[in-house]
Amino acid sequence: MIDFYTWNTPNGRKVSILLEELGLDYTVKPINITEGEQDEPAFRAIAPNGKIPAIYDHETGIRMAESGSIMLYLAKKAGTNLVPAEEHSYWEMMEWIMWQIGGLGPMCGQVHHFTKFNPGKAPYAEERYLKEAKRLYGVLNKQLEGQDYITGGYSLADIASWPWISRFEWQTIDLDDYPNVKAWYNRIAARPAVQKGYHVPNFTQDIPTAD
Ligand SMILES: N[C@@H](CCC(=O)N[C@@H](CS)C(=O)NCC(=O)O)C(=O)O
Repeated sequence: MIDFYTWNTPNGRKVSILLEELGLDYTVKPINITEGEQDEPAFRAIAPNGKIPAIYDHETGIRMAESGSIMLYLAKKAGTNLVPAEEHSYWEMMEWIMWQIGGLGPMCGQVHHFTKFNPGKAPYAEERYLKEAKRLYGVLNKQLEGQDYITGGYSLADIASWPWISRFEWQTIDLDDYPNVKAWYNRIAARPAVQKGYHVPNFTQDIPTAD
């Protein structure tokens, strides 16, 4: 059994969606990051950096934070075709996971902070991060040209990026400007595991629709 420490955020949803896709048993341990529960010593013992998501695997005694490493750990544990066996595809998937962790996530996170929650306070930051987020949407749109998923077949790379794109409304992004991203977003939103994993640990809202 896996203890899964999380909250209703894109980084948390990357792991909840994957857990659902893999069909692994897990116990949800909500960490309300708006109430400071990430600073409690018991959680810090699992996640030294004090951020969700994190896991504790009772079977192996392994504790782990950082969404990317958790995803790779869970995929290896379950054995899955969400990680391509073929070497070129494997490393392409890794490249796009790192792209999400180092680019899409942090940049969109700053857009949420400045544009959604603190508009008008820091025009330079708003412009800088929204411009970069739009550039990244453009990169993703180009990558998805002629294929259904980021590296061809549905993989961890898609699961890593999708929850960030699902905040397109917060980011003031019009998905019609990125038609390949829009089609990909809707394709993944239709998956039962995504519909279930999105609402972990709590229901906050329906998955945003892009018609
Ligand atoms: N690099 C980390 C980032 C995790 C992260 O930023 N988590 C946020 C929620 S999405 C958090 O726990 N924030 C609470 C805080 O910063 O105090 C990962 O990929 O797991």
